Amino acid sequence: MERILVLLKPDAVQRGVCGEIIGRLEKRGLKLIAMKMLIMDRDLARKHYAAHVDKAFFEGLIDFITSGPLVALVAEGRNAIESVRSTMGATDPLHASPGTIRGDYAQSVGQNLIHGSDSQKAAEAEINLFFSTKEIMDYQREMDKWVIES
Ligand code: DAT
Ligand code: MG
Repeated sequence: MERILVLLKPDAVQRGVCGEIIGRLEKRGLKLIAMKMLIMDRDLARKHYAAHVDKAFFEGLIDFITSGPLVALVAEGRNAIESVRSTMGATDPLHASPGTIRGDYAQSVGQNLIHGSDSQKAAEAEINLFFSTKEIMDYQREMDKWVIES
């Protein structure tokens, strides 16, 4: 099964929509296998967003993501990455389809509520940044036979 690191960014915590966002991922059939609340320090933020270090918005992005508590989680499922990212919607909420998380709840590219890893390689690296092996749960979910077609 594929895994993805998801962050409910500080704006999601401040706006009280974490439950709504997690609910959407659960209802889509994704299985939660790790979750915690933390404040990212700048060192972790720089590692997490290393791919964007040369972008003009980088320092603003680091300021924002370290500005307050966020929720980090790992979701698992068949095609979890594409599944979560299509549920998130486009990076700029202005171009995110209605029905997506960003399309329904966000206005600004810099405050777009949710992060999701964009490839298996990125997911593996990002999961390792936020979670130890012990913090990732290994369990069976009975309903999966109704969600994952064999
Ligand atoms: P995504 O979060 O959809 O994977 P990304 O990886 O391209 O998008 O960018 C990471 C984050 O950086 C994004 O969620 C918000 C911020 N960002 C991206 N483009 C931006 C821009 N043009 N101006 C300000 N912030 C931007
Ligand atoms: Mg990205």
